[in-house]
Amino acid sequence: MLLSRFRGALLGALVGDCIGAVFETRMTITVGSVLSFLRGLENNWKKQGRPGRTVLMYTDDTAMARSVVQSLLTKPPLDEKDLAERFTAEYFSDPDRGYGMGVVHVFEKLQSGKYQSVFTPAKEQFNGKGSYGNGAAMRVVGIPLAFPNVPDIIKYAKISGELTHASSLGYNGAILLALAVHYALQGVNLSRESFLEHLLSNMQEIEGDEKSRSDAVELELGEFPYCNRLKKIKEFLDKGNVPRCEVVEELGHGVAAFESVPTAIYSFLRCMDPVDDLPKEMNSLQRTVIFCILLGGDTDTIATMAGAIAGAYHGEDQVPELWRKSSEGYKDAEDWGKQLWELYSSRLPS
Ligand code: F2R
Ligand code: MG
Ligand code: MG
Ligand code: MG
Repeated sequence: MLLSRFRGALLGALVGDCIGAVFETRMTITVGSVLSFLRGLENNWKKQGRPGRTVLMYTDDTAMARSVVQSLLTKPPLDEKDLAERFTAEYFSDPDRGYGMGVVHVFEKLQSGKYQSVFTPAKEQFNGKGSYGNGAAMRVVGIPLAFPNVPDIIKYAKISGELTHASSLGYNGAILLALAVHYALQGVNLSRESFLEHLLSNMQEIEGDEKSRSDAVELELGEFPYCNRLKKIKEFLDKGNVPRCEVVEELGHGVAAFESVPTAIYSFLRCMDPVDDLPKEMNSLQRTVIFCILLGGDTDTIATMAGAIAGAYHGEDQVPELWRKSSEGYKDAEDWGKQLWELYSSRLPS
Protein backbone atom coordinates (compact mmCIF):
# COMPACT_ATOMS: atom_id res chain seq x y z
CA MET A 1 0.00 0.00 0.00
CA LEU A 2 1.42 3.39 -1.01
CA LEU A 3 2.33 5.94 1.67
CA SER A 4 1.11 8.65 -0.72
CA ARG A 5 -2.49 7.43 -0.37
CA PHE A 6 -2.41 7.73 3.45
CA ARG A 7 -1.04 11.25 3.34
CA GLY A 8 -3.40 12.01 0.45
CA ALA A 9 -6.43 10.94 2.50
CA LEU A 10 -5.53 13.18 5.47
CA LEU A 11 -4.49 16.11 3.26
CA GLY A 12 -7.54 15.74 1.01
CA ALA A 13 -9.77 15.80 4.10
CA LEU A 14 -7.91 18.85 5.46
CA VAL A 15 -8.09 20.98 2.31
CA GLY A 16 -11.73 20.00 1.78
CA ASP A 17 -12.59 21.30 5.24
CA CYS A 18 -10.41 24.44 5.06
CA ILE A 19 -11.56 25.56 1.61
CA GLY A 20 -15.13 24.28 2.05
CA ALA A 21 -15.50 26.22 5.31
CA VAL A 22 -15.19 29.51 3.45
CA PHE A 23 -18.51 28.70 1.75
CA GLU A 24 -20.36 26.69 4.46
CA THR A 25 -24.14 27.26 4.67
CA ARG A 26 -24.28 29.30 1.41
CA MET A 27 -26.99 27.92 -0.83
CA THR A 28 -25.88 29.36 -4.17
CA ILE A 29 -22.21 29.29 -5.03
CA THR A 30 -20.90 30.06 -8.52
CA VAL A 31 -17.85 28.57 -10.22
CA GLY A 32 -16.59 32.15 -10.63
CA SER A 33 -16.72 32.85 -6.89
CA VAL A 34 -14.77 29.68 -5.99
CA LEU A 35 -12.16 30.25 -8.69
CA SER A 36 -11.81 33.88 -7.69
CA PHE A 37 -11.23 32.82 -4.06
CA LEU A 38 -8.53 30.36 -5.19
CA ARG A 39 -6.90 33.04 -7.39
CA GLY A 40 -6.77 35.29 -4.33
CA LEU A 41 -4.87 32.60 -2.43
CA GLU A 42 -2.47 32.23 -5.33
CA ASN A 43 -1.86 35.96 -5.69
CA ASN A 44 -1.14 36.19 -1.99
CA TRP A 45 1.42 33.43 -2.36
CA LYS A 46 3.08 35.04 -5.38
CA LYS A 47 3.35 38.37 -3.58
CA GLN A 48 5.01 36.82 -0.54
CA GLY A 49 6.97 34.10 -2.32
CA ARG A 50 5.28 31.48 -0.08
CA PRO A 51 1.73 30.59 0.94
CA GLY A 52 -0.01 33.72 2.18
CA ARG A 53 -0.12 34.67 5.82
CA THR A 54 -3.87 34.15 5.85
CA VAL A 55 -3.84 30.48 6.71
CA LEU A 56 -7.15 28.74 6.04
CA MET A 57 -8.40 27.61 9.42
CA TYR A 58 -9.80 24.13 9.87
CA THR A 59 -13.17 23.62 11.55
CA ASP A 60 -14.76 21.05 13.90
CA ASP A 61 -14.47 18.42 11.13
CA THR A 62 -10.66 18.44 11.25
CA ALA A 63 -10.45 19.21 14.98
CA MET A 64 -12.33 15.96 15.69
CA ALA A 65 -10.54 13.98 12.96
CA ARG A 66 -7.24 14.99 14.59
CA SER A 67 -8.45 13.63 17.94
CA VAL A 68 -9.39 10.32 16.30
CA VAL A 69 -5.97 10.02 14.64
CA GLN A 70 -4.05 10.94 17.80
CA SER A 71 -6.06 8.45 19.83
CA LEU A 72 -5.55 5.65 17.29
CA LEU A 73 -1.81 6.29 17.29
CA THR A 74 -1.35 6.47 21.06
CA LYS A 75 -3.98 4.08 22.47
CA PRO A 76 -4.36 1.19 20.03
CA PRO A 77 -6.46 -0.45 18.85
CA LEU A 78 -9.17 2.07 19.95
CA ASP A 79 -9.78 3.29 23.47
CA GLU A 80 -13.21 4.90 23.69
CA LYS A 81 -12.49 6.67 26.96
CA ASP A 82 -9.32 8.21 25.59
CA LEU A 83 -11.16 9.31 22.45
CA ALA A 84 -14.04 10.82 24.45
CA GLU A 85 -11.52 12.70 26.59
CA ARG A 86 -9.74 14.02 23.54
CA PHE A 87 -12.96 15.22 21.90
CA THR A 88 -13.99 16.96 25.10
CA ALA A 89 -10.60 18.54 25.84
CA GLU A 90 -10.31 19.72 22.24
CA TYR A 91 -13.77 21.31 22.32
CA PHE A 92 -13.20 23.15 25.61
CA SER A 93 -9.75 24.38 24.56
CA ASP A 94 -11.05 25.73 21.24
CA PRO A 95 -14.87 25.85 21.12
CA ASP A 96 -15.22 28.27 18.17
CA ARG A 97 -14.56 25.84 15.35
CA GLY A 98 -18.20 25.76 14.21
CA TYR A 99 -19.41 22.65 16.07
CA GLY A 100 -22.94 21.29 15.58
CA MET A 101 -25.60 22.78 17.85
CA GLY A 102 -26.42 19.48 19.56
CA VAL A 103 -23.02 17.83 19.95
CA VAL A 104 -21.73 20.47 22.39
CA HIS A 105 -24.14 19.09 25.01
CA VAL A 106 -22.37 15.74 24.75
CA PHE A 107 -19.05 17.42 25.53
CA GLU A 108 -20.59 19.30 28.47
CA LYS A 109 -21.95 16.06 29.92
CA LEU A 110 -18.69 14.20 29.37
CA GLN A 111 -16.84 17.06 31.07
CA SER A 112 -19.19 16.96 34.09
CA GLY A 113 -17.80 13.57 35.12
CA LYS A 114 -21.31 12.44 36.13
CA TYR A 115 -21.58 9.63 33.58
CA GLN A 116 -20.24 6.13 34.14
CA SER A 117 -20.27 5.21 30.48
CA VAL A 118 -18.83 7.55 27.86
CA PHE A 119 -21.63 6.47 25.50
CA THR A 120 -24.55 7.65 27.67
CA PRO A 121 -24.49 11.39 26.82
CA ALA A 122 -24.84 10.61 23.09
CA LYS A 123 -27.82 8.34 23.82
CA GLU A 124 -29.61 11.24 25.55
CA GLN A 125 -29.37 13.53 22.50
CA PHE A 126 -32.56 14.60 20.72
CA ASN A 127 -34.94 13.20 23.35
CA GLY A 128 -33.20 9.86 23.41
CA LYS A 129 -33.22 9.34 19.64
CA GLY A 130 -29.53 10.21 19.24
CA SER A 131 -27.98 12.46 16.60
CA TYR A 132 -28.12 11.63 12.90
CA GLY A 133 -25.80 14.55 12.07
CA ASN A 134 -22.76 13.97 9.85
CA GLY A 135 -20.31 14.63 12.70
CA ALA A 136 -19.36 10.97 13.13
CA ALA A 137 -18.65 10.60 9.40
CA MET A 138 -16.78 13.89 8.95
CA ARG A 139 -14.01 12.78 11.37
CA VAL A 140 -13.71 9.06 10.61
CA VAL A 141 -10.89 9.07 8.01
CA GLY A 142 -8.26 7.80 10.50
CA ILE A 143 -10.07 4.50 11.06
CA PRO A 144 -9.68 3.02 7.53
CA LEU A 145 -6.08 4.28 7.53
CA ALA A 146 -5.37 2.35 10.74
CA PHE A 147 -7.12 -0.94 10.04
CA PRO A 148 -6.69 -2.97 6.85
CA ASN A 149 -9.71 -5.23 7.17
CA VAL A 150 -13.43 -4.55 6.77
CA PRO A 151 -14.73 -6.08 10.06
CA ASP A 152 -12.33 -3.90 12.10
CA ILE A 153 -13.24 -0.80 10.11
CA ILE A 154 -16.96 -1.40 10.71
CA LYS A 155 -16.44 -2.13 14.40
CA TYR A 156 -14.25 0.89 15.14
CA ALA A 157 -16.10 3.37 12.90
CA LYS A 158 -19.24 2.42 14.83
CA ILE A 159 -17.66 2.74 18.29
CA SER A 160 -15.98 6.06 17.47
CA GLY A 161 -19.28 7.35 16.03
CA GLU A 162 -21.41 6.25 18.97
CA LEU A 163 -19.52 8.56 21.33
CA THR A 164 -21.56 11.44 19.90
CA HIS A 165 -24.05 9.91 17.43
CA ALA A 166 -26.29 7.21 18.88
CA SER A 167 -28.75 7.17 15.96
CA SER A 168 -27.84 4.39 13.54
CA LEU A 169 -28.28 6.96 10.74
CA GLY A 170 -25.35 8.87 12.29
CA TYR A 171 -22.93 6.00 12.91
CA ASN A 172 -23.90 4.09 9.75
CA GLY A 173 -22.92 7.21 7.80
CA ALA A 174 -19.50 7.02 9.48
CA ILE A 175 -19.18 3.33 8.60
CA LEU A 176 -20.08 4.03 4.97
CA LEU A 177 -17.54 6.84 4.68
CA ALA A 178 -14.84 4.73 6.36
CA LEU A 179 -15.50 1.88 3.93
CA ALA A 180 -15.36 4.29 0.98
CA VAL A 181 -11.89 5.44 2.08
CA HIS A 182 -10.86 1.81 2.56
CA TYR A 183 -11.85 0.82 -0.97
CA ALA A 184 -10.35 4.03 -2.38
CA LEU A 185 -6.98 2.99 -0.92
CA GLN A 186 -7.01 0.15 -3.48
CA GLY A 187 -6.76 2.82 -6.24
CA VAL A 188 -7.21 1.79 -9.84
CA ASN A 189 -7.20 -1.89 -8.87
CA LEU A 190 -10.90 -1.39 -8.17
CA SER A 191 -13.28 -0.14 -10.87
CA ARG A 192 -15.98 2.45 -10.14
CA GLU A 193 -18.58 -0.32 -10.49
CA SER A 194 -16.82 -2.71 -8.06
CA PHE A 195 -16.25 0.16 -5.62
CA LEU A 196 -20.01 0.77 -5.45
CA GLU A 197 -20.86 -2.94 -5.40
CA HIS A 198 -18.58 -3.52 -2.40
CA LEU A 199 -20.15 -0.61 -0.53
CA LEU A 200 -23.65 -1.78 -1.34
CA SER A 201 -22.95 -5.32 -0.23
CA ASN A 202 -21.42 -4.14 3.09
CA MET A 203 -24.26 -1.67 3.75
CA GLN A 204 -26.96 -4.25 3.01
CA GLU A 205 -25.72 -6.25 5.95
CA ILE A 206 -25.18 -3.22 8.20
CA GLU A 207 -28.58 -1.65 7.50
CA GLY A 208 -30.33 -4.99 7.87
CA ASP A 209 -30.08 -4.98 11.66
CA GLU A 210 -33.12 -4.20 13.75
CA LYS A 211 -32.02 -0.80 15.07
CA SER A 212 -31.01 0.44 11.62
CA ARG A 213 -34.37 -0.63 10.22
CA SER A 214 -36.44 0.94 12.99
CA ASP A 215 -34.43 4.22 13.14
CA ALA A 216 -34.84 4.68 9.38
CA VAL A 217 -38.56 3.88 9.43
CA GLU A 218 -39.13 6.25 12.34
CA LEU A 219 -37.59 9.08 10.35
CA GLU A 220 -39.78 8.13 7.38
CA LEU A 221 -36.71 7.47 5.25
CA GLY A 222 -37.77 3.91 4.45
CA GLU A 223 -35.58 0.90 5.24
CA PHE A 224 -32.01 0.73 3.86
CA PRO A 225 -31.61 4.50 3.26
CA TYR A 226 -27.87 4.30 2.55
CA CYS A 227 -28.28 1.35 0.17
CA ASN A 228 -31.01 3.21 -1.70
CA ARG A 229 -28.77 6.24 -2.07
CA LEU A 230 -25.89 4.07 -3.30
CA LYS A 231 -28.25 2.76 -5.99
CA LYS A 232 -29.14 6.34 -6.89
CA ILE A 233 -25.42 7.13 -7.23
CA LYS A 234 -25.07 4.27 -9.71
CA GLU A 235 -28.06 5.56 -11.65
CA PHE A 236 -26.55 9.08 -11.76
CA LEU A 237 -23.17 7.79 -12.92
CA ASP A 238 -24.81 5.70 -15.65
CA LYS A 239 -26.71 8.79 -16.80
CA GLY A 240 -23.52 10.89 -17.05
CA ASN A 241 -23.87 14.63 -16.71
CA VAL A 242 -26.48 15.02 -13.96
CA PRO A 243 -27.09 18.72 -13.12
CA ARG A 244 -25.88 19.77 -9.69
CA CYS A 245 -29.37 20.88 -8.64
CA GLU A 246 -30.60 17.31 -9.23
CA VAL A 247 -27.73 15.92 -7.14
CA VAL A 248 -28.77 18.22 -4.29
CA GLU A 249 -32.44 17.34 -4.71
CA GLU A 250 -31.91 13.57 -4.70
CA LEU A 251 -28.83 13.07 -2.52
CA GLY A 252 -28.88 16.28 -0.44
CA HIS A 253 -26.27 18.74 0.84
CA GLY A 254 -27.39 18.98 4.45
CA VAL A 255 -26.00 18.39 7.91
CA ALA A 256 -27.70 14.97 8.29
CA ALA A 257 -25.36 12.07 7.51
CA PHE A 258 -27.83 10.54 5.03
CA GLU A 259 -27.99 13.89 3.19
CA SER A 260 -24.24 14.29 2.85
CA VAL A 261 -22.20 11.05 3.00
CA PRO A 262 -23.71 9.63 -0.24
CA THR A 263 -23.29 13.07 -1.84
CA ALA A 264 -19.56 13.01 -1.01
CA ILE A 265 -19.20 9.52 -2.48
CA TYR A 266 -21.01 10.54 -5.65
CA SER A 267 -18.86 13.69 -5.99
CA PHE A 268 -15.67 11.63 -5.79
CA LEU A 269 -16.83 9.13 -8.42
CA ARG A 270 -18.31 11.80 -10.69
CA CYS A 271 -15.10 13.85 -10.64
CA MET A 272 -12.91 11.02 -11.88
CA ASP A 273 -14.03 12.41 -15.26
CA PRO A 274 -13.75 16.05 -16.34
CA VAL A 275 -16.56 18.36 -15.25
CA ASP A 276 -17.90 20.66 -18.00
CA ASP A 277 -17.68 24.00 -16.25
CA LEU A 278 -14.43 23.42 -14.32
CA PRO A 279 -10.98 24.30 -15.73
CA LYS A 280 -9.54 21.46 -17.83
CA GLU A 281 -6.15 21.66 -16.09
CA MET A 282 -7.60 20.73 -12.71
CA ASN A 283 -6.89 17.21 -11.47
CA SER A 284 -9.56 14.84 -10.10
CA LEU A 285 -9.02 15.77 -6.45
CA GLN A 286 -9.27 19.50 -7.18
CA ARG A 287 -12.45 18.88 -9.17
CA THR A 288 -13.89 16.77 -6.34
CA VAL A 289 -13.38 19.46 -3.69
CA ILE A 290 -14.72 22.25 -5.92
CA PHE A 291 -17.67 20.15 -7.13
CA CYS A 292 -18.70 19.56 -3.48
CA ILE A 293 -18.46 23.27 -2.70
CA LEU A 294 -20.60 24.14 -5.73
CA LEU A 295 -23.40 21.99 -4.31
CA GLY A 296 -23.75 24.52 -1.46
CA GLY A 297 -25.08 23.73 2.02
CA ASP A 298 -22.69 21.79 4.27
CA THR A 299 -19.70 22.51 2.02
CA ASP A 300 -16.88 22.00 4.52
CA THR A 301 -18.16 18.60 5.58
CA ILE A 302 -19.08 17.24 2.16
CA ALA A 303 -15.74 18.48 0.79
CA THR A 304 -13.75 17.00 3.69
CA MET A 305 -15.43 13.59 3.27
CA ALA A 306 -15.02 13.55 -0.51
CA GLY A 307 -11.48 14.95 -0.16
CA ALA A 308 -10.57 12.04 2.12
CA ILE A 309 -11.81 9.49 -0.42
CA ALA A 310 -10.21 11.30 -3.38
CA GLY A 311 -6.90 11.67 -1.52
CA ALA A 312 -6.89 7.97 -0.63
CA TYR A 313 -7.52 7.09 -4.26
CA HIS A 314 -5.32 9.57 -6.12
CA GLY A 315 -2.57 10.09 -3.52
CA GLU A 316 -0.97 13.22 -2.12
CA ASP A 317 0.45 14.42 -5.46
CA GLN A 318 -3.03 15.57 -6.42
CA VAL A 319 -3.24 17.93 -3.45
CA PRO A 320 -1.89 21.23 -4.85
CA GLU A 321 1.00 22.70 -2.88
CA LEU A 322 -0.88 26.00 -2.58
CA TRP A 323 -3.95 24.32 -1.05
CA ARG A 324 -1.93 22.15 1.27
CA LYS A 325 0.39 24.86 2.56
CA SER A 326 -2.45 27.35 3.00
CA SER A 327 -4.27 24.93 5.34
CA GLU A 328 -3.76 25.06 9.09
CA GLY A 329 -2.06 21.96 10.45
CA TYR A 330 -0.94 20.47 7.11
CA LYS A 331 2.38 19.29 8.55
CA ASP A 332 0.54 17.17 11.12
CA ALA A 333 -1.48 15.58 8.31
CA GLU A 334 1.77 14.66 6.52
CA ASP A 335 3.39 13.24 9.67
CA TRP A 336 0.32 11.35 10.85
CA GLY A 337 -0.27 9.96 7.36
CA LYS A 338 3.13 8.30 7.62
CA GLN A 339 2.50 6.99 11.15
CA LEU A 340 -0.88 5.56 10.14
CA TRP A 341 0.68 3.93 7.08
CA GLU A 342 3.21 2.21 9.39
CA LEU A 343 0.45 1.10 11.77
CA TYR A 344 -1.73 -0.19 8.91
CA SER A 345 1.25 -2.02 7.36
CA SER A 346 2.09 -3.66 10.71
CA ARG A 347 -1.48 -5.00 10.85
CA LEU A 348 -1.42 -6.57 7.39
CA PRO A 349 -1.31 -10.38 7.47
CA SER A 350 2.27 -11.51 6.86
N1 F2R B 1 -22.45 23.35 12.78
C1 F2R B 1 -22.01 23.44 11.63
N2 F2R B 1 -22.41 24.43 10.81
C2 F2R B 1 -23.29 25.49 11.23
C3 F2R B 1 -22.66 26.82 10.90
C4 F2R B 1 -21.26 26.92 11.36
C5 F2R B 1 -20.73 28.30 11.08
N3 F2R B 1 -19.57 28.25 10.22
C6 F2R B 1 -20.41 28.94 12.39
O1 F2R B 1 -19.23 28.88 12.81
O2 F2R B 1 -21.33 29.47 13.01
N4 F2R B 1 -21.12 22.59 11.14
C7 F2R B 1 -20.64 21.45 11.80
O3 F2R B 1 -21.76 20.68 12.22
C8 F2R B 1 -21.92 19.50 11.39
C9 F2R B 1 -21.66 18.28 12.20
O4 F2R B 1 -22.62 18.26 13.22
P1 F2R B 1 -22.68 17.08 14.29
O5 F2R B 1 -21.34 16.91 14.89
O6 F2R B 1 -23.31 15.91 13.68
O7 F2R B 1 -23.60 17.76 15.37
P2 F2R B 1 -25.10 17.47 15.91
O8 F2R B 1 -25.45 18.67 16.68
O9 F2R B 1 -25.15 16.17 16.59
O10 F2R B 1 -26.01 17.35 14.59
C10 F2R B 1 -26.06 18.43 13.68
C11 F2R B 1 -27.50 18.90 13.49
O11 F2R B 1 -28.28 17.88 12.88
C12 F2R B 1 -29.64 17.98 13.34
N5 F2R B 1 -29.99 16.67 13.99
C13 F2R B 1 -29.16 15.64 14.24
N6 F2R B 1 -29.85 14.62 14.81
C14 F2R B 1 -31.12 15.01 14.93
C15 F2R B 1 -32.31 14.39 15.44
N7 F2R B 1 -32.31 13.13 15.92
N8 F2R B 1 -33.46 15.10 15.38
C16 F2R B 1 -33.48 16.37 14.87
N9 F2R B 1 -32.40 17.00 14.38
C17 F2R B 1 -31.23 16.34 14.41
C18 F2R B 1 -29.67 19.14 14.33
O12 F2R B 1 -30.04 20.29 13.65
C19 F2R B 1 -28.22 19.22 14.80
O13 F2R B 1 -27.83 20.46 15.30
C20 F2R B 1 -20.93 19.65 10.28
O14 F2R B 1 -21.52 20.35 9.19
C21 F2R B 1 -19.85 20.52 10.88
O15 F2R B 1 -19.15 21.23 9.89
MG1 MG C 1 -17.18 22.17 10.16
MG1 MG D 1 -6.52 9.51 28.65
MG1 MG E 1 -20.05 21.32 7.99
